[in-house]
Amino acid sequence: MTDRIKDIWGARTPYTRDGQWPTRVDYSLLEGVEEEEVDTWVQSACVLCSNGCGCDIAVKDGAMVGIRGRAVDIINKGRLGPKGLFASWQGVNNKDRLTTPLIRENGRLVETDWDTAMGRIVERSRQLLKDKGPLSHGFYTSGQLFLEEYYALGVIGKAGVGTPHMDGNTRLCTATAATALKETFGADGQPGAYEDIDSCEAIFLYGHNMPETQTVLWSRILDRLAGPNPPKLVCVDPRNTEVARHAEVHLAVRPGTNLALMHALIREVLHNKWFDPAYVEEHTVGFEELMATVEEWTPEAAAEVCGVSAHDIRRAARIFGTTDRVLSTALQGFYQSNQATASACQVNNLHLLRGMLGRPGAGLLQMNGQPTAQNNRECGADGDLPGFRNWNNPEHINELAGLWNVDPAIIPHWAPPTHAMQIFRYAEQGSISFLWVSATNPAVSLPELPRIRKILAKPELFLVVQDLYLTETAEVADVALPAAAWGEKTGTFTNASRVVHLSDKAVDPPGEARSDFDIFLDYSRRMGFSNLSGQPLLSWSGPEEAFEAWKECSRGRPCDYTGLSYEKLRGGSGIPWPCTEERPDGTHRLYTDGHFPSEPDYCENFGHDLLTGAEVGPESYKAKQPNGRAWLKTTKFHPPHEEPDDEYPLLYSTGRTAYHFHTRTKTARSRPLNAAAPRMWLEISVEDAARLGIKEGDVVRVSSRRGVVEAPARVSEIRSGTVFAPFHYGYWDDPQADGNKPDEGMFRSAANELTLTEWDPISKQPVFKNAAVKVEKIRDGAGMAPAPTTTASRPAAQDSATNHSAPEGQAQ
Ligand SMILES: Nc1nc2c(c(=O)[nH]1)N[C@H]1C(S)=C(S)[C@@H](COP(=O)(O)OP(=O)(O)OC[C@H]3O[C@@H](n4cnc5c(=O)[nH]c(N)nc54)[C@H](O)[C@@H]3O)O[C@H]1N2
Ligand SMILES: Nc1nc2c(c(=O)[nH]1)N[C@H]1C(S)=C(S)[C@@H](COP(=O)(O)OP(=O)(O)OC[C@H]3O[C@@H](n4cnc5c(=O)[nH]c(N)nc54)[C@H](O)[C@@H]3O)O[C@H]1N2
Ligand code: SF4
Ligand SMILES: [Mo]
Repeated sequence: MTDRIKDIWGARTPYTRDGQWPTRVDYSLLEGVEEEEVDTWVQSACVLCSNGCGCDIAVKDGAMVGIRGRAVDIINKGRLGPKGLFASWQGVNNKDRLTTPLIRENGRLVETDWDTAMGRIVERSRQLLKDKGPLSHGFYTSGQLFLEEYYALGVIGKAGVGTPHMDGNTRLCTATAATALKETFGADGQPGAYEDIDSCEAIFLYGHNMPETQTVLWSRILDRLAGPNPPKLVCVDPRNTEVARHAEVHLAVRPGTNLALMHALIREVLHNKWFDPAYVEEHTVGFEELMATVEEWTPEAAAEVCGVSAHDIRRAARIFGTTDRVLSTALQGFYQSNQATASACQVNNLHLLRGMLGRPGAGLLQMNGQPTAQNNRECGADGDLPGFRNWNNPEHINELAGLWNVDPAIIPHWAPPTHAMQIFRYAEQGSISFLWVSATNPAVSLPELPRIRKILAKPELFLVVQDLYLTETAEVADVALPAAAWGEKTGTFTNASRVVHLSDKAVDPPGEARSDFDIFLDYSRRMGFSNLSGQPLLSWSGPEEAFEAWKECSRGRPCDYTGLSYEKLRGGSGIPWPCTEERPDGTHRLYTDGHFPSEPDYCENFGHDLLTGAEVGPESYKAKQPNGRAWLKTTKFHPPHEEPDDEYPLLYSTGRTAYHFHTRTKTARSRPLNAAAPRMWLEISVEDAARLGIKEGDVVRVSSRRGVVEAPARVSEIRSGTVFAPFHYGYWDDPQADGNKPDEGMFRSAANELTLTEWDPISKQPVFKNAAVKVEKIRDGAGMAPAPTTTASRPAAQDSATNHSAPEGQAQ
């Protein structure tokens, strides 16, 4: 195999339109271990992004020693990317795993046993429930646990504690995907499938740096591009990503202006009569309003706001409007930017206008990011109810109460569930005094870190953190619980293409670490949560029983799992839901018949006004008689709230590199990955660097109204006026940082020092991709910045200065 750090996507296996994507089996093994020395290969799927590549874990002498892609799996046909190859097993094998529970004594975390740690949690939880009631409790979980774990936590929170304050980092990640699907179609559920790459004639990537963030999916596109009849690509991203480099049209929009661009694309499709009036008439509601809202957005008007050329907008619209089979994908450049839900809904609307859904190649992927984000949305450990049920529909609440044999009154449904940013606000104000954080690291990943650090460190807040490692968040916990990792526990999860995989336990967890599933069940037992018959609320003996219970909860809902079982998921490929007795092989594409889950008694919510976020009530929803039609919803464009000014003249955006996963707890513990991107850097355009006297590698200070970051500059092909920061670099491995002695001066590398406390009014997803900053050089550098040279972050080519800059007069 080639060096898969440099060669991120591996060798090409070209194929033609409507052909089969060839297999190519990738693997990596511990140095010195040969394939035939492996004792067993244990079936799993990778948990380092939402792609969900099928894999087998190599086990030797009771330890994980490598990984191999599964050739039979429809998702990856054997391939794995750099994170799957190197961080999956290396990232959890480390010596510094948490192996015993820790409790805070005299200001320091000390080792203890499970009885003592759980005893403390239960004592505080009981006391608070008695004194302050369920609203004193908040649960903040992840997009990285297993389905069974979310379902357990969902039932505990909703029917044991009875708190509406439950959410996940999925709020930071895929809330807008879920919300846009609910607003348009009536319920969550990915309409398209990865197979659409095989058949499409064009692919639009909206704010999605797929080559770095779903490397194996990008390999599939590269293989189409290398074969006969390649698809045309259109890229909407302010940076010169690999997508942009392969694109027919690159719209390097000014961050925060996506909706203006989308309005212009829709207007072009309408004015050129590229839409399908019969489909629109039969299957949608809201056409007139959509038409009226986009009317002012000529390509010229959008070009001015977005800082791209009107000609390119027309070219992109023509590709969408005149191609029979287009696949669209959207991700964080849309979801974490200004007017996130409204922008994502316009992507849905483009497909509805052309009736471009439910056929091979005519696909829509409102992407996920994390490997199991989909399951949190399904199982209700976040701000959703299990089975995509509607909190505002009393019948749905009764169904859940029946399934769990509890009084419907305990299930919070008097208002929308509390979103993550509001949970932290309540912790700040003090109404939440018990916060349980599992499998997420908010001390690095939430916006405006100076504020978040203060909240987490509040003495009145009882903080439980459940993780593999002593993260920046775990360091300030009152109780830290050691969790078993991927490969050390069994469970299922579902990728962005709705494909469900089983991950079997391969090895024992280190020390006394326990699975999140066991920890949640233990809490429930110790709290004595029970049902109406006086039996324990959760009496499952293991994850498989939880899966069986979940199947019943999903019955008849869009995410119907009733045709799946652990048995069926073993041996072959993952299977896409809905999977039922009638559809035993699962369902690749939704909405093939143009019928959508929008009936008032079935839908997941009644939607919102896309400008203000005001809820649409059941009565006005019913009055519009959707009858299985989809909603063409939109709203007016408005600019981001924090625009550049004289003091903070540049736009600030953040995101990822191919070599690290989030706060690096796994990837930094893999030597080859860490070496590829060892430290923080900041990307700045050729023009801005020249103006500010900054050379490649010089150390710069970037400041916003909230904080400061300092790092070497990478002079890259980003659009001028925009600065980009990877958000991976917190403080756990920074020798200068000591989490127990917070000193404002040392917090200088996390991108979120600068981001702002603001969220999309509909999805409540934080705005990580728009803020105003200033940049100053603080000292000369010693050569190249410690940034990758392979991807969107590569140094600018000598002649590139004019290629990706904004038109004259729109430098910001
Ligand atoms: N290597 C790696 N892969 C990952 C992850 C990881 O941490 N590392 N995380 C996983 C997760 S949880 C997620 S959510 C996904 C995220 O995957 P992506 O969304 O692909 O990743 P990001 O880098 O956050 O953002 C994508 C692009 O948005 C662009 N952008 C910034 N502002 C704007 C804007 O206003 N408009 C537009 N149109 N574009 C803008 C950025 O230049 C960037 O290239 O990746 C998943 N895969
Ligand atoms: N500025 C900026 N900020 C961002 C983003 C951005 O683009 N820009 N992206 C946002 C997005 S999309 C996301 S998804 C978030 C990610 O943000 P986080 O969720 O905070 O990031 P991770 O580093 O993935 O944290 C997961 C934690 O769970 C632990 N863990 C892993 N597996 C298990 C397990 O099985 N059990 C338990 N108990 N723990 C486990 C890991 O060690 C790690 O500490 O960041 C968000 N923040
Ligand atoms: S593409 Fe995602 S799921 Fe597949 S190997 Fe890479 S990180 Fe893992
Ligand atoms: Mo994410």
